[in-house]
Amino acid sequence: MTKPLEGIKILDFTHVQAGPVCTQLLAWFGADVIKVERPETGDITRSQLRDIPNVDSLYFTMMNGNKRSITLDAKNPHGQQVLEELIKICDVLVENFAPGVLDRMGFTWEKIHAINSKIIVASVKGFGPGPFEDCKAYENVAQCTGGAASTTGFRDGIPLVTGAGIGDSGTGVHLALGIVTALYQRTHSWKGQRVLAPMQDAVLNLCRVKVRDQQRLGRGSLTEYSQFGEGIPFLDAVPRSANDSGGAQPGKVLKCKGWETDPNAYIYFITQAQVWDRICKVIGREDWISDPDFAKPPKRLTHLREIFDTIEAWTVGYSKFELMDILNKENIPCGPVLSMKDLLEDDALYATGTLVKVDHPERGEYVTIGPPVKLSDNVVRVERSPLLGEHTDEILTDVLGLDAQRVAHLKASGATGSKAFQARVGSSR
Ligand code: CAO
Repeated sequence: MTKPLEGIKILDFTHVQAGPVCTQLLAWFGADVIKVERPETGDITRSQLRDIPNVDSLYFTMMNGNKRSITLDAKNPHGQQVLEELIKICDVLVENFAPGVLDRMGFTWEKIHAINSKIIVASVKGFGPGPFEDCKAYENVAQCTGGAASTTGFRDGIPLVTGAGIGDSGTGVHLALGIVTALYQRTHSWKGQRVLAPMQDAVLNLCRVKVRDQQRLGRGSLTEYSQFGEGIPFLDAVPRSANDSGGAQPGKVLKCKGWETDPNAYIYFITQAQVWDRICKVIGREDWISDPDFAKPPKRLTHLREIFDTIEAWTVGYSKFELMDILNKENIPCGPVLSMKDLLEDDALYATGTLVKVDHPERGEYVTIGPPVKLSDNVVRVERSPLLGEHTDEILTDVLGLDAQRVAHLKASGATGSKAFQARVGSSR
């Protein structure tokens, strides 16, 4: 069976998280991803947060599966020549360097486009055109500047960043969509284009409901926020709403059996209007079904604290998994707070390929996250990340068709790394 992106060659000039997540997705969908890395160090994450000495970190291995790695010094004239040859034959160049880095390497859009008018150049930057466009950015910078931090946390606490990589991985996913869209457009425009995914914009896009609320705030209180029911006035910006639901169905994180010792013995409980009667019955408060203060959603808004306190007095008698069972039988939407340990022990996630065990020649077996999007005609085989420069020879000879003499000349020039580095790489394989 052919892969959806079979035949597409990606020149992967990405590092850290946002770019690598994007190209890994494309690799799972069948693109040939050639990761260009700086000799000696490679992608900086190879050596960051290592759990095993001298072995590629999980930070790296989990973002770079199904790719090939070539080491190239982009500042060496021979390395630049190889890059030009790769640009000639690739469909997409993806990069997430700091603003201006690619230009300083000598690869401006104009030059890349002149080499290959059909290539798509896709970039992650911290910001789009504007006052911050020259600034570097990391995950939490994006969360703070994209509206996530100011709306996350408790009302009386400081802004919080979330553990989910919405700035990095979130932007990478946005970029992947931009790339496949540009590839599709190229099938009738016959030319490449630039694709830009600024991290601030991606986070703001994910904070869409808060942008909604900012505009609603101009016309009155946000009645579904618990602070409304508690009589606390709103200021001029969307407040942090703790665990309030972002939609019109009030919800809250509630304690479950064992919460005193287990920090994750909690469940998210949604008082969905459609099943209010069932909620009242299951928690033993049938009287609320006809009580004028509780029967209709608008009336309930000023009683949310009492409602959730009462529900919690019931949930605390059961484990989060027992509650999942009881509540789903009644069609009541809820979600147990699953720890990373819970998730990594979940056989169902392995069965669907969302969690995958892969073998690595240096670290042994590790768990990685496979494609979270499943295509019925694309069976993905998740493969380990490449070692630094593992495919340098293969790419020079098989992909670029260079002869042995040219390869030897290139290596002697230091374009793929110093002699000592090449000897180290060679001896470790
Ligand atoms: N050969 C030679 N040089 C190379 C090279 C190669 N193969 N690959 C990278 N380099 C060089 C670059 O040319 C650059 O050198 P100069 O500054 O001298 O031009 C240098 O490596 C560093 O690049 P950088 O500025 O992108 O890296 P940094 O570690 O200083 O910053 C980051 C990292 C992420 C803050 C920055 O790249 C950035 O803001 N990127 C855009 C936003 C983004 O993607 N952030 C998400 C990161 S995930 O948390």
